[in-house]
Amino acid sequence: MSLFIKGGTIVTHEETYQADIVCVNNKIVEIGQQLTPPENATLIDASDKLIMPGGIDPHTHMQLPFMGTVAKDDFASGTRAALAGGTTSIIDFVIPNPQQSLLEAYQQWREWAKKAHSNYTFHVAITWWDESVAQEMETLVKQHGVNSFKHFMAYKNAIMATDDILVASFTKCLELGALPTVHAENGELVYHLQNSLMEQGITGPEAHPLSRPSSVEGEAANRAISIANTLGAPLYLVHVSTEEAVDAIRYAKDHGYTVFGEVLAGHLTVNDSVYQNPDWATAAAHVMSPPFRPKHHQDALWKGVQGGTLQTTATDHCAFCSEQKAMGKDNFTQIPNGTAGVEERMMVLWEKGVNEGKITPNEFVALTSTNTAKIFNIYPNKGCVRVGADADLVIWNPNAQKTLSAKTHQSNIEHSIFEGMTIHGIPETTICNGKLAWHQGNLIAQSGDGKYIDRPTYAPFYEALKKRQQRAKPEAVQR
Ligand code: DUC
Ligand code: ZN
Ligand code: ZN
Ligand code: ZN
Repeated sequence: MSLFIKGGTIVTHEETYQADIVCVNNKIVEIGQQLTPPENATLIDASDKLIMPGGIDPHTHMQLPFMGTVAKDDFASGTRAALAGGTTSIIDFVIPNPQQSLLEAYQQWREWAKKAHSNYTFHVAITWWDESVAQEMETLVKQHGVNSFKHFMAYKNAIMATDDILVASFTKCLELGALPTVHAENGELVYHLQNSLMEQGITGPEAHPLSRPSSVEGEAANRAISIANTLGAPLYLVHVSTEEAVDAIRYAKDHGYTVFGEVLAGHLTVNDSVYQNPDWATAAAHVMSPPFRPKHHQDALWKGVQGGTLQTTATDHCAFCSEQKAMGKDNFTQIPNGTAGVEERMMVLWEKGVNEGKITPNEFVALTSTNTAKIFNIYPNKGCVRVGADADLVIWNPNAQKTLSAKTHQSNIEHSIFEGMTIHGIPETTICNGKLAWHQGNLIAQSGDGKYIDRPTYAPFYEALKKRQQRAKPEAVQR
């Protein structure tokens, strides 16, 4: 199986140049000028097009059982949407129920993901704690290629990780060389505000952002960062949506700590006015956590992206249809939280980032693929275009345009938070594992073609962290 991509302009996170590419099986084997195609190679003419590393979405929830229902996009439809949007790998979340074995949950998600069209891998959530959890974390790291663990600081009485759990789990992550990640919202405050709003009779989707003001995220971000800093552990904050959280990350980085920030395409481009829509279903379609924010937070997020405080872009793709959203008709706290976007992420970043001059095409590649590959330690197999790398590529047509709509998207739900946005420059061909996976509007990959991605621990990074800590110790004692 070989592919010959002729005459395109390769865009990586650091350079832009014209070259042909030869892929054999699932690898890039040659990059250069005027190459000769291998015999029987499939020829792709990429003249006037850009060739970039396939997108990596570090935050999706396919077929997640959540809030009394199950997300509508499963690993088949969700990864079909990913490929349509130029994304060739997703990092989804295994979320064990409290008291459930992590390994049992992990095996369940691996089973569900067998129907994926694109590549996939998993963060595992720590939703409860005892010594068996620590042991299972070790097994996941050493035997199953998991190198990141997620902590929900919200969702009290369900999956919330309290401070004792954060301390125990971050400590274990540090020992294992795994990266702890957090959903930073103060779950106690959310719970209190939800009850108080319901008591006041404010029961519609307009109450959702009121129950999760920016300070709720700011407090949790600062707390998680302080806990990680004190323990000497690195930290990755998922879906940063507020100026407070951006400031907290920037401050920690300025003080020498290893803290990463992720931002969603939705939070960068959709504001909180959506919750004022008089149509209940449209407002409810936008209920996700953290909620969409007033515009000045969006400005802070873009500055965070431009200044390097936020390194990755994701979607939190967790699709609930109108019927599911209606479960919260009389009580906004029962509206399943989640919005879709795995198909639109790269297009939205291209239109609102590159086309509006906020980021360069090379920064676009870093933000949609390379940085995630580096942080979660799958670089340079993923996240770059170079000989020896996996042949996961997107061929972008900067001269084509399309208007995003739920009527034409691949997701199984009937609404889109990006409805009506026109994109100038779109993914035309997606190559996954060296094969044409999506081409000019047609799905070519088969369900099951997606591969599980093993993610080793990042040993050199942790060695450096540990050395830094040891060197810091005598100084602390002297004082
Ligand atoms: N937020 C959502 O909106 N959905 C899934 C989980 C989450 O944290
Ligand atoms: Zn979250
Ligand atoms: Zn500020
Ligand atoms: Zn999420």
